[in-house]
Amino acid sequence: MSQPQFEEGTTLDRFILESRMAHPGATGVYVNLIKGIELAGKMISSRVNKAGLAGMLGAVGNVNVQGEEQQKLDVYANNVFISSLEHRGAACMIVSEESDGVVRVGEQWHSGRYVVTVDPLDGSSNIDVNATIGTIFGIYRRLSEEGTPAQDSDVLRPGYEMVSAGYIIYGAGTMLVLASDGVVNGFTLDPAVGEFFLSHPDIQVPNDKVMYSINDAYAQAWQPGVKSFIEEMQKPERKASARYIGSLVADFHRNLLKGGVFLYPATAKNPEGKLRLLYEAFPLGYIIEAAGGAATNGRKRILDLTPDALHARTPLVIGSKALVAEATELMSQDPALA
Ligand code: AHM
Ligand code: MG
Repeated sequence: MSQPQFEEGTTLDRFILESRMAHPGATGVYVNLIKGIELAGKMISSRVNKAGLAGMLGAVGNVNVQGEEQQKLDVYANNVFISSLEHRGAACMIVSEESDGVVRVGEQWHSGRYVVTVDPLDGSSNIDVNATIGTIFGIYRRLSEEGTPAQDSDVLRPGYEMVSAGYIIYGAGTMLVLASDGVVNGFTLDPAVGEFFLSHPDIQVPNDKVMYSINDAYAQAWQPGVKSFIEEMQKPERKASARYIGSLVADFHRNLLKGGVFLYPATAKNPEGKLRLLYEAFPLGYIIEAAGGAATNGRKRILDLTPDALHARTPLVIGSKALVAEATELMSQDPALA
């Protein structure tokens, strides 16, 4: 879908307001929701930038529902994200990597129109080394009636039912990337002004570059299809490069702008892979498709899957369309592990 022309330098606020005005019957609830996410992004960005000075490095000593050690910034980001949304009446429910069950939003949780899924701080093993991390989010319009309690079924739905998705990346600069109405736009935070400005309109993932991203420390555990694909990538005539940060949002962002494919496959030890469907694979799958790319679990389109649990995991192959198709073709011949 095409979007109205926005010149570079348009603020995110103006962009959302004007693009929503094109929707007949828009009431401003979605705009309000995105403004909450934008606020959370600015607050987390500020804290990430001075983490070493603010005593925010290191672990808290807790383990989250995934069995992973929580970092101080994980907990901060989760609290900020929830508190930025809970007083707006726009979201009725949040599903977060850092919260066990669903988070029902404040006293007005009956009234919110949207369900939000979030990985508040993806790549947290990179926090202490000042490498790029990010917040990933997905947005569904609730199925249950507004004014009634939200149900788990409002979020245990195929990814293609999302209405928008995005991420905020905290790197050398902070960017918010938003996919809505079938278009992906990137906004860069000017910290002196305190606003996100449109810097990357209508992002399309390039198809001509061959970049692959996978943790090859697990090569011995890969299935034959994954091995064949990586061997193919390593042939000199493919002129490929390997890049792997270990922060999904950072690996994804680079491949989105430069072209390439990211893989986190299943192994016998982790037959469902490592990454989570609701707040990692679905939002990024939604974004990559809007940018002209593709995402699969090695067999099927990611957005066609339906999670059976809030924190369900999935193998993930995501990036430029041709590379994802090539990997999926080889991987789909592997015996199923799960
Ligand atoms: P997190 O959400 O707790 O940070 O975990 C997910 C991260 C991804 O960002 C990254 O792609 C992956 O874990 C790296 O895992 P590995 O170290 O096994 O390669
Ligand atoms: Mg994550």
